[in-house]
Amino acid sequence: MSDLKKIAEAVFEGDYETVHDLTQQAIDGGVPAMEIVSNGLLAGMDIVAPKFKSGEMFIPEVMMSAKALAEGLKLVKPLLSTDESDGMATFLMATVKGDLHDIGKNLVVMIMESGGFNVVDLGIDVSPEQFVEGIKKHKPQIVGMCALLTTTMMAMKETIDAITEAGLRDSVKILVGGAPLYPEFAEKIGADGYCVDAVACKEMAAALVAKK
Ligand code: B12
Repeated sequence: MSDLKKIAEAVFEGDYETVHDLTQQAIDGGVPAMEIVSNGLLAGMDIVAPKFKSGEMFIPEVMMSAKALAEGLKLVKPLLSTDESDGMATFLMATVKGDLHDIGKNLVVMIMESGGFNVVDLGIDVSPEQFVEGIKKHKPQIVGMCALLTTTMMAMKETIDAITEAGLRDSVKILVGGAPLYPEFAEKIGADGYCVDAVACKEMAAALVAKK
């Protein structure tokens, strides 16, 4: 088994100590950080997702996988970061109200930071009012919203409506993402874009900022 496959397997098993050791070994061995993220750490979550859906894995086990993933991400994060954030656009990001999923959000945050954006992370279960307050306080150029549940997708629309009602809609570009989303939904709720993953988010955000 390749070293990256071993990392994926250890994430799936929730074995955070092994994830830590193997990730460090891969870094020391010169494997590029993005490769460790995509083909090791996230590949592990790709094993978890269908097993959770089919009932072969339960919440405590998924939480252990999430913890193992976080352990690895902690090690690669400094390698992805740049020190170009001075003068860069601000990206405000959160998972919407009612939704506690944060793995994808954290990944987007990490990749955006690595792209030189100034990132403000408001966390999970963030209400429309908290988004509005966050925009007033941090004055971001881009706002990112994450939802993983079909039941919380509509909280994105409520949030965009609240931003519009507060008179702030023209001051920000809004990107949305998360596994159940699709481009037409983003358009329907009045977002400026949908991205399938964190790297696409960084590219679209950079393009939107350049256009402004
Ligand atoms: C891990 C997980 C959990 C963990 C979360 C741990 C954590 N700290 O986040 C736990 C166990 C707590 C959990 C709980 C629940 N979960 Co859950 N969970 C998952 C699982 C297996 C993986 C999600 C994940 O982290 N994926 C990996 C990340 C990297 O991918 P991602 O989030 O999609 O993010 C990427 C892109 O979407 C994009 N992106 C994400 N956000 C954004 C934002 C922007 C702006 C942009 C541009 C891009 C972008 O970039 C990211 C990186 O590339 C999914 C299965 C799945 N297929 O998604 C189910 C899933 C999302 N969960 C589900 C359910 C039902 C639940 C629970 C209701 C279960 C329960 N009975 O309690 C609760 C809900 C709790 C709540 N209120 O939020 C369902 C949702 C079904 C639906 N149709 O709504 C899924 C799909 C599983 C299934 N049944 O198939 N869950």
